[in-house]
Amino acid sequence: NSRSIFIFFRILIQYFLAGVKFSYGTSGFRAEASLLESTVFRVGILAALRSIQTGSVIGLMITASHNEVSDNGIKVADPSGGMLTQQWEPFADAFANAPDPHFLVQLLDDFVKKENITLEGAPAAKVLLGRDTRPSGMSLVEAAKQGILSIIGASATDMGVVTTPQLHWMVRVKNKGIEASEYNYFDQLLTSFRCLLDYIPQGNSNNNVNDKLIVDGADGVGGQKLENFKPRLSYLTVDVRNYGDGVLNEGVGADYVQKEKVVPRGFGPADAGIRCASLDGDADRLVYFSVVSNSNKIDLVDGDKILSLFALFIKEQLGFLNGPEDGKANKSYQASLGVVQTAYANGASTDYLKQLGLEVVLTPTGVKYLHEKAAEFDIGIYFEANGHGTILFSDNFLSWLEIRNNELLSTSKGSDQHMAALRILAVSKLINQAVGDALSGLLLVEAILQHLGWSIHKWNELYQDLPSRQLKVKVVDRTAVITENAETVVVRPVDIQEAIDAETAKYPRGRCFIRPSGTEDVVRVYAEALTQEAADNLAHSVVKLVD
Ligand code: NG1
Ligand code: ZN
Repeated sequence: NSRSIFIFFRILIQYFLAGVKFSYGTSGFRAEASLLESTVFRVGILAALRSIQTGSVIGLMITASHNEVSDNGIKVADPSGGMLTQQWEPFADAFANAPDPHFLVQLLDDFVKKENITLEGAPAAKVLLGRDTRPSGMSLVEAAKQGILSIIGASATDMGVVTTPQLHWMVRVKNKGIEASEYNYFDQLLTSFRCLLDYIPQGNSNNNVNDKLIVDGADGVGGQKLENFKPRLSYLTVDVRNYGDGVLNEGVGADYVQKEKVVPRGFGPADAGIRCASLDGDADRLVYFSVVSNSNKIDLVDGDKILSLFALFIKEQLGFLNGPEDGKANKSYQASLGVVQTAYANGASTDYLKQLGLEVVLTPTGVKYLHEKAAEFDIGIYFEANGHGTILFSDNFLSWLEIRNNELLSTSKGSDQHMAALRILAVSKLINQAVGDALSGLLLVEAILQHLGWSIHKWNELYQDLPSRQLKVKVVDRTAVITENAETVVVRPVDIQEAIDAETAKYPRGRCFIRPSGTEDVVRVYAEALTQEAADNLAHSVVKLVD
């Protein structure tokens, strides 16, 4: 048809495939930036089609997150602000890898028919574009625009340099018909953060909290945004470091800090004891740490501990909200509260959460799986150990809570119940409902620490992490490894699980699993045990089984 021909010519003239095999995976398409132009162009077409099919705004984010600065990537945000529906991933893969324009147009025609996407008379596609600070971002945004605009009538709105969660938030909010600028984003963060501080019970906000926070911005977009936003954060003294002068992600950022467990560039012994946080390159991951005296080592407070802090706070507030069990007819809505982790969650965190009486569910690695699971609860809290996570609230629960809050306002204004309702509502506005967001997560951590009157050390003592070791093994074909039960059991190659079990049984509190990476050509090995030496030995012996 005529549109296909239009697309055909553009691709023929401007773009050819770089000869790399792309897989959409858990983080969109990622590669060395110079190889991505054609892919990004194609994803532009895909986003426009998704927009037509859903009649909603779709987002495209150009970022390679914590990867090195020479890499880049592209991810699609669905109308809810979440990741692209998994149903479209096979098409995304095939489309990105189509060897020639003819095949590409054929794929497109077949897919449009299969998905019943009517191009004639459909509302025009609308796509929001964003990019991180990578120098390659600008030309890739242009290539994406070309792809979008090759669908007649489509519009592409460039939001410029934004964090990944900002772009996802904008897509979500725009689709609710609300204004969605960066100013609105920060306004919402600020208002709900201030509410949480205002609702701190008298006497709780004590001096245990060192009110200074130092943030490592990974020399990326998150650091820049925070540095600009900082003057409005009157309740908090923030010292932002690495907000753009150095090389993105080089010796800095949440990924580096979490994996290497050493101070990032720009931090040193003088910072010992102070509360520090680290963002990743596109600000969708957050970890905290404190510098160990006289060393470059750190005490890491990872995603599991952020999750635990959030869970503790929410559970406490739900307790207040439900009120004392006095036998009277309870007006409370029995909100389901669930916690979602992956096999990488430290075993001590899972034990702690279960001790709190919480339902803990494991999913495979990858935000899309955790997010989907968390959405099944009225309040679903998910985090990967690496610091990506958020809290999701169901629409049902939020509507009930709004009504309940109004009732309490007239019957028992200022009561524990009323304050709990206000706090939970504020959390639901502060924490990003679309995707994990380091900036909003950071403000929630800060508000909760102040609420509890806790230092980072007190927080870190919630439980003691079990020593762990992560290794990777380069393999010819990682797809040969097939796992089940949220990646905790290998079903193929056969017999390997039995061998892993035999090794693990040698170590008290031993736990070990292997899985194929979704983003690299490796098989990852994770081991946990009572001592670091034991965890290391277990991991190395299992590496030998895989090799
Ligand atoms: P893979 O390569 O599938 O292990 C990594 C991270 C994930 C997630 C994705 C997406 C680990 C062990 N894995 O996935 O948690 O963040 O990248 O970026 O950290
Ligand atoms: Zn990221």
